[in-house]
Amino acid sequence: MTQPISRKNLSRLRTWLFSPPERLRAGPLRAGAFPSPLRSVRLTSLLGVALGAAFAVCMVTGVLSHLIQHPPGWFVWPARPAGLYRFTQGLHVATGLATVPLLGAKLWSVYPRLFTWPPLRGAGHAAERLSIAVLVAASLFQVVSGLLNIAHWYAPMPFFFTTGHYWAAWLAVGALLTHVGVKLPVVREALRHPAAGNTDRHPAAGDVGRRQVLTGVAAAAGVITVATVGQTFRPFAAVSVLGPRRPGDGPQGLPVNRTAAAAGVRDTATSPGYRLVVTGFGHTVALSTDDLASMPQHTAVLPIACVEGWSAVGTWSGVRLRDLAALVGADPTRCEAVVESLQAGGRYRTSVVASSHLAAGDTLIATGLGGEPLALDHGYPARLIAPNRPGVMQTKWVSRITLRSTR
Ligand SMILES: Nc1nc2c(c(=O)[nH]1)N[C@H]1C(S)=C(S)[C@@H](COP(=O)(O)O)O[C@H]1N2
Ligand SMILES: [Mo]
Repeated sequence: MTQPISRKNLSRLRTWLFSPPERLRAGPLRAGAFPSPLRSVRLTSLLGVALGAAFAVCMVTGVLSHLIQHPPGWFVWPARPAGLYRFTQGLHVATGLATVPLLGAKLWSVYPRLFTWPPLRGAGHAAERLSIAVLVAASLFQVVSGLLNIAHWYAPMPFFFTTGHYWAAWLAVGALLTHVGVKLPVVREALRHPAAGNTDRHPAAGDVGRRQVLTGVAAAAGVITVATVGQTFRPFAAVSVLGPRRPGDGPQGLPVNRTAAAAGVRDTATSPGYRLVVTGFGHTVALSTDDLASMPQHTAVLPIACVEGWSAVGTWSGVRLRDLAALVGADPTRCEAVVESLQAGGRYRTSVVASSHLAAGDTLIATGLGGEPLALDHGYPARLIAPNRPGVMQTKWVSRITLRSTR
């Protein structure tokens, strides 16, 4: 039989939790254990506002990227402007990278609070501390997993990056909204009265130091941005020393994310037996590379915009996807296309082209790049290239296209 906790024991527990014995107050728990005059409520507030703004941009662009890749029924992503995804995803990665120094400085400015005394003042205080623990953990997880992903370093992530990064973002948002709700009055007060938040006895000296901290953090964020944004913003390509990819590097002037060898398609892609199968609505046609070459040819100048933040523009040539759809009698405005690769497995072996993109005249099954036949690593003999679309959905080594009705 379980004994209900007696009233007396409950009150003992409360006393112990909310006013723990003074002798535990040692080391970092001592009063005045963190004497730095640089920390202040105002500094933390300013860093918090900057971090909040970066997080908001990162979240919105991230959710957008997720919706485009996993579209729910109500979501329609247009084919125009052709470079919009390139911009939003570039912004997602750039703001994510800029949060590294901001988050570091913010955590530095508040970490003495880990050791506040008493650790818990009541149930409300406990809930607030828990929400901060979630916020810190989720924020660090987002920044670190994002960095690992753009570095292609998956060993420390025993989960699928995209799923983990997506769900942890919602944890961070929930905790962040709670945090902002609790702290808004404090932040307002600190920003309205510059001197009010000072914790030191020498406000002038502290102010100078704090300004230097802020300048340093802003400079670090600036350097990181300038040193990486060249991966998507061409004028900065020359100084993109920290960007993992550079537009211009790679066969035909374009980076390669997965090579033909890595995808295991070297033999099938170069085999004379290659056929592009177009099927749907009771019809199937199988096209050789010569058949593709004898169809009307079109050219489109479009970027590959990888979710990892790099992008590069190519001049693609080949046949319109909608012309291929017409071979089986499909009406592009009422259909979508499932595009499959020669690649046998892997997450990116197939993608769906919605009607909005299928109907666009610059959605191509490309066979050429920059006036040459497509390089094997860029998807020879044929790859999908469409406007305003994440790189992961620009399927290479296409072998099968299935048209199906959307209504
Ligand atoms: N079949 C197949 N197509 C694919 C991929 C893949 O792994 N397999 N990777 C995609 C990703 S993530 C990107 S960013 C682009 C890159 O195209 P590129 O290598 O020609 O630059 O190809 C896409 N197409
Ligand atoms: Mo990608």
